[in-house]
Amino acid sequence: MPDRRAEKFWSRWTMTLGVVAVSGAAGVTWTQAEVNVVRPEAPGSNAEEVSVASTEFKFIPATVRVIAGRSVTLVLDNSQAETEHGINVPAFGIYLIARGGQVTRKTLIFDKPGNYEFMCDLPGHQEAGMKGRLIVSGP
Ligand SMILES: [Cu+2]
Repeated sequence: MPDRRAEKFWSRWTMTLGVVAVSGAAGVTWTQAEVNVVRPEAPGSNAEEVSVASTEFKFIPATVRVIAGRSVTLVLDNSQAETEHGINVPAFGIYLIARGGQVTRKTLIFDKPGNYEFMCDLPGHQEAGMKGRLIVSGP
């Protein structure tokens, strides 16, 4: 793939912007494992996977629990969906998106315990039921 390098560069650059955008707010720490977003086949990650399936128009499960300070691979399983869906966690500046039939994952560390909302922010989807709670418990 000739543009793989460029794709990787832009992915990293976008992440950098993301970190700048959330610094000072509720924190999410991008780790070395974050590289897995670019190269999901990379071995060596021992992050726990937390999978959320998206369909028209809900998330299963709608309540997601993670532990603060641990590497978590958030998986958006859109494999059963007809259309594009996303997971947006505004408190952490996290955004995953997957086309219909696809799966997207992102490895990160939630460093601030709390109860946060997430949703699919495509037009009308949240209103149709695509929202949930992310519960980050203390380590
Ligand atoms: Cu959606």
